[in-house]
Amino acid sequence: MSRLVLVLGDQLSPGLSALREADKDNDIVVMAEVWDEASYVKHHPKKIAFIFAAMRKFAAKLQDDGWTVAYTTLDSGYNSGSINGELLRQADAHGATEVLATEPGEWRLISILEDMPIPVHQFADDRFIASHETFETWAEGRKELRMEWFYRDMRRKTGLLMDGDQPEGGKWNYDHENRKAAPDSIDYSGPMQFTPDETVEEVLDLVERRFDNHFGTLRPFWFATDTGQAKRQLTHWINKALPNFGDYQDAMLNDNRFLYHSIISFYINAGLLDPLEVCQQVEAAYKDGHAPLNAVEGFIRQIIGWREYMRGIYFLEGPDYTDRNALDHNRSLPGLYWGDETKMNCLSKSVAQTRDEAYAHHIQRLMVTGNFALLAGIHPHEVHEWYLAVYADAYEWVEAPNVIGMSQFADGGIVGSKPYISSGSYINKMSDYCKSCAYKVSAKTGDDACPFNLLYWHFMVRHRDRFEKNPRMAQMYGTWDRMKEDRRETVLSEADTFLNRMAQGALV
Ligand code: FAD
Ligand code: DLZ
Ligand code: SF4
Repeated sequence: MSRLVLVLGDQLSPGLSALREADKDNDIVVMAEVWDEASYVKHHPKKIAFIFAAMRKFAAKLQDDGWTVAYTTLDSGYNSGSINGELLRQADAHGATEVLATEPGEWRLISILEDMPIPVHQFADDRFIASHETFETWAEGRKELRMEWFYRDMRRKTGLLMDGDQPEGGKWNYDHENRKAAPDSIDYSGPMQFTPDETVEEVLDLVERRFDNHFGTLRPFWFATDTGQAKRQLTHWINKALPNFGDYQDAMLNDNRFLYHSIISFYINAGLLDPLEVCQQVEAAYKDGHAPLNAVEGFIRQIIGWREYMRGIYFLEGPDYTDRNALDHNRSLPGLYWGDETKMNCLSKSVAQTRDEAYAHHIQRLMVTGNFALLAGIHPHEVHEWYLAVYADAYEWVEAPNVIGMSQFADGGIVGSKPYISSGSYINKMSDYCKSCAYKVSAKTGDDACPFNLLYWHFMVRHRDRFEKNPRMAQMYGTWDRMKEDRRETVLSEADTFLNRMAQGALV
């Protein structure tokens, strides 16, 4: 009796646990492009095209390797529209009575598989360095779950950048060297861009026809869609950009969307690249003398530190995590997140880039779109759904802790010890956005005052009870208290006016 082996769109790894458990000669791999997954949030067309194209190529590779694959395309007349529907249909067609699966990266899909009328064995997704048990053991009994301590364990566990039991160079973290402001020019032309082949073109036509009402630009489409291409991008980036990655990690530029970032999160998260192998290749560049320690340590920390930690938090906190709203924020996400015109250049540029590329880098996500939503008091669930839809690397296990936790403080301080908020001055320091903005970053009040300046104080005042005892925020409350009374009133009333105009859909 054959069994079905489920491979999801972000499980495109030949060493996947479900495939390891299966029998190539008797079991049938099930892969399905389904409406439910593509539209439970309105994913960016580039993201859908990337996943479908990469799925089709992975299925072909499995077949070449001797697997029997039952693949359903979105347009197939038999398509039931859901993962569970496709499993049942294929079980019927092949007389299979059980399913082997690798645990999905989202509670929603885990419980769909648990509720199937036939047994589904969900094996651990061991493409990650820390298992659920490892993270739970690390978290147990700790008052605060700070990433830095977890990261050190991951360095010890992987041996990456270790000199015996000591960190390479004597320090665990070189982040203070990685905050340089934007340079005038960037001597890297960005990620490798791949011309769509026949498989990709077919998918692009399909996505164009079926998802024309989703936010985002489909063409030009340049993503890698198989492991070979993704590896070429990784090597290209290591050779040309890694040495500068650390220095300018937090910088933002009007005319450069990628700076020195690696643009590999789409590929790692879908399974085309293995995170540990990526880190080992980057470590080798340090050992060869090609890249400095601050760049290499900074990069490895993002992957074995932040990426693993975020996943740990998502599974530790449970299915209700995306409903958290510790700050009781209830405003609606304004239309500018979906491309409506705004005079705020930083937001306009970050959203336009998101629309065109399904990509924005970390500081754009955290300190522009995230910072603004937090200051403006947008409902975190709406913010979460926006991020999940618009970025090609977004799957709930990684997106939710970054948004609900790190960016919106909606988990009440599990991921961050203080909210990531700033006035316009931080954006001005790290970018050239303010130079071409209709607002003046130096203006604190008045018609041309940067909205971040007004909203910053609005946020601080409305959450005073919660944050004034936080030692890292006390100084700012002191600054506020030293301001003249009438100035404080002006700031708050102008912030209210701004928020009301935004809620009415006025151009802000
Ligand atoms: P680089 O800047 O070159 O970094 C290298 C790699 O480190 C990335 O490819 C990624 O795998 C990893 N990494 C870096 N930071 C993080 C982080 N905070 N969490 C997890 N991995 C990290 N990343 C996602 O993969 N998916 C998401 O849905 C996602 N949503 C985010 C939402 C917000 C509000 C914020 C602040 C960050 C989010 N991130 C997310 C993290 C980060 O922005 C992206 O991983 C990064 O921008 C991807 O681009 P890159 O490959 O060029 O990364
Ligand atoms: C994101 C996504 C999309 C857009 N489409 C599919 C699909 O049609 N078939 C599929 O198997 N997976 C898809 N995915 C990825 C899943 O949504 C993902 O596996 C879960 O969100 C868990 O991470
Ligand atoms: Fe953004 Fe304010 Fe700078 Fe304009 S002035 S780009 S709104 S930070």
